[in-house]
Amino acid sequence: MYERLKGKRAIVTGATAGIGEAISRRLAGAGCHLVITGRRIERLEALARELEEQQAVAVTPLSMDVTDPQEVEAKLSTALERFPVDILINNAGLALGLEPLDKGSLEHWERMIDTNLKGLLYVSRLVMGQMRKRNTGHILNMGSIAGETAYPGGNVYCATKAAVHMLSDAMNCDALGTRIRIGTLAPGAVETEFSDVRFEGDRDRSQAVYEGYTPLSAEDIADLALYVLAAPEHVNIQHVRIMPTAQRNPFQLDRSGTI
Ligand code: NDP
Ligand code: 8X3
Repeated sequence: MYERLKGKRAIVTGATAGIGEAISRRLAGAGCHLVITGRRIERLEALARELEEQQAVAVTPLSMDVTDPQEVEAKLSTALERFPVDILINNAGLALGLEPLDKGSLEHWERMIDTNLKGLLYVSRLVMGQMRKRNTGHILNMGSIAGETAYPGGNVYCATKAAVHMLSDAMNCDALGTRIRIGTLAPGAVETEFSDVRFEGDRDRSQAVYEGYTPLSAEDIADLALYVLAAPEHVNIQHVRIMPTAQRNPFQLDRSGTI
């Protein structure tokens, strides 16, 4: 079924690590040409070199901070002129901190809102505009179970992901009458750099998140993304929730070490 992806052109945000990197690898493996983006250019360049060596695809690294609307406009518009895009993976995102709202950091809030919500908007506006002109395209937005069920200290992160879910539904409304498809993936615990970022390098705290059970891997999410993207053109998989078998919701997590 992944034959359908061969030769397509995809842009992945947040491709320097974790889920975005894994999706980039899977897309390249399926024969997609890529523009991979993120802030850490050296990681993008290394990944682009590796994928071009291994697969017969073109991979362009593009350093881009999604929180900067001018930078997104300038860099993405130029890239889109040369690269009419079939697939957009809106994956760049982060959580910062786990404090109750009244102890929250304004700087954390702004970075989460600017990245997870506004960054996704800046990128989508340009890409969806081009997709509408070409009357084709598939956008996958990275949501989270945090956008469906609130948990203590999740406040602003949960709110940004709930907004991503609602925005995906709204984008689907806006795409009525076109061949553009929009889907959201809502994962539970995936072991990536996510918790290192959230706890700002406190390894004891970040490692504790994944102790006592088998979390999802970035590759598990990439496999799901490819399944969604490779569906026939009349099939629009709008929302998928995925968790480790040991996890049933943010509060029910079996850490007995048996699953
Ligand atoms: P990682 O920390 O491993 O990767 C995050 C990616 O986002 C990096 O490539 C990073 O690139 C990029 N990014 C962060 N800020 C910016 C920015 N301002 N501009 C451009 N890129 C940025 O985490 P994950 O792979 O786990 O997270 C990917 C997505 O999945 C996020 O949206 C996250 O909320 C979501 N998610 C994660 C879950 C998990 O448990 N891990 C569960 C549910 C959802 P760079 O730093 O180089 O800019
Ligand atoms: C990441 C999953 O539950 O840590 O979105 O918020 S969670």
